[in-house]
Amino acid sequence: MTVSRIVPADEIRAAFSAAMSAMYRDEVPAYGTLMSLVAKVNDETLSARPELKKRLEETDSLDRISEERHGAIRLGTPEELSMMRRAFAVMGMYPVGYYDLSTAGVPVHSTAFRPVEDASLKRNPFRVFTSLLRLDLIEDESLRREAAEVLASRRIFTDGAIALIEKAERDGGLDQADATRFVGEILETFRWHDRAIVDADMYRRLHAAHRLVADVVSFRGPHINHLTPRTLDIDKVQALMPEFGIAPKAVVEGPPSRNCPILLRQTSFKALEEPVSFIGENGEWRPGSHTARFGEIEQRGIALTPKGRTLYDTLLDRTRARIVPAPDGSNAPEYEATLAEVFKEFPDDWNEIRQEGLGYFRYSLTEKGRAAAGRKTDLETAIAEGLVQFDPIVYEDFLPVSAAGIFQSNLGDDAAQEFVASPNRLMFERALGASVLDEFAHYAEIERTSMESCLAVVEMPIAAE
Ligand code: OOG
Ligand code: NI
Repeated sequence: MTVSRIVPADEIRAAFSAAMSAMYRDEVPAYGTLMSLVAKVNDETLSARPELKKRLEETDSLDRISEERHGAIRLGTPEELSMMRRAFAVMGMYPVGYYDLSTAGVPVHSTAFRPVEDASLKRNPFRVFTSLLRLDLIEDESLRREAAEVLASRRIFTDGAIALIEKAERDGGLDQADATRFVGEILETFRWHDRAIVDADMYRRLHAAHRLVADVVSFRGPHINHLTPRTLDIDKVQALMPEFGIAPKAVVEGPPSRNCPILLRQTSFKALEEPVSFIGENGEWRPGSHTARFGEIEQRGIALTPKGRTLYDTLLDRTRARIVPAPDGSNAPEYEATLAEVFKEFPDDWNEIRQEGLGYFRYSLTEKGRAAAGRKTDLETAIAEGLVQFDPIVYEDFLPVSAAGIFQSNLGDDAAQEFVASPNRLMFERALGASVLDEFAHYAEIERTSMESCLAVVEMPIAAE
């Protein structure tokens, strides 16, 4: 009987994200600078806003506030993706959502591996935005074939990692010693390699097809390309970056700054040009450079319903029909002003957002509600009478337009390219070896379950469309 010695998957994920953070700070010193800036701004924000501090103390673990929320990798083959799914499962991370980025000129499709349960998110929210390269979108057939050959020859997981994944699947988890070994082994997959597995000519051709193709195909493994801590004031960190010697991307992605934050706002510092070497003649290495790695920050708001999401998408489209943010930041103020103006149409009051069915909320009984148990009324009356309260459910996923903006600004802004939109979720899920969780269904379920906790005073409404 080994069951009692199994380490919870959440603990393995926490150890993994801490190890990844240390490795990345070591590999990319500018990321360490960003982390210090985020911690400083978070501290200042908390001192200036005691009510926020209190709320965070009550709902979150305040001491983990500046820890990483996510990272990202780009994989080359279906086999890599399906093994990655199995590796993340050991850490309690499951594929949620399907993102087609071809529409935005990036030849990948993606999912986010993340903890799903509330308690798991609280223990450690780390997730990994994981993209699979779509060689089928590359026109040059011979290059496509060569790239596929290079990818087929690499092994991104150590033998030790694979053995431990299989063991975890067999035994339903890992004991402490194996969990520690697993974190060490799996970290190898995310490590930076400054020696390419292609020669300079091949790199140039891959790069000409798309920078992202060069990034995925040219190296031994899917180096982590950024990590992302949470900030309590994204606009302030964006503004302070230059003072700290790091170059921010042109604009913050996502919705404008609001009283009631929705979805996700993100920004990053631009990817660094780093020295690498390519396979040369007679066993020599040829020096060159590659630009891929950066640091990002995020601030999250409420998860929107399909109706709310459609409104968000419409308003974002409308903004971008009027002004497209220039990569060099020259029209950033005009872009921000237009975004704020257009988004006035999105209600900025929690109760309005709720009543219009734009966002997901968690309902609970107030003390008064608990005392009134047995007295049945409808939900709106119960809220109006202070028997039931509601809190926004935080959006834990990603946004394709924002992701594309992050990709673009880190691939070099001249790299924008057109692809025929071709979402192919089935192809992705076949490669993954599993289906992805539908994020809307998931949030709706959290809301529905929370409603059940209010049945003592609320008549459950008939499920409405
Ligand atoms: C992933 C970009 C997407 C985000 O935060 O939207 C992403 C990548 O550059 O590989 O991480
Ligand atoms: Ni990101």
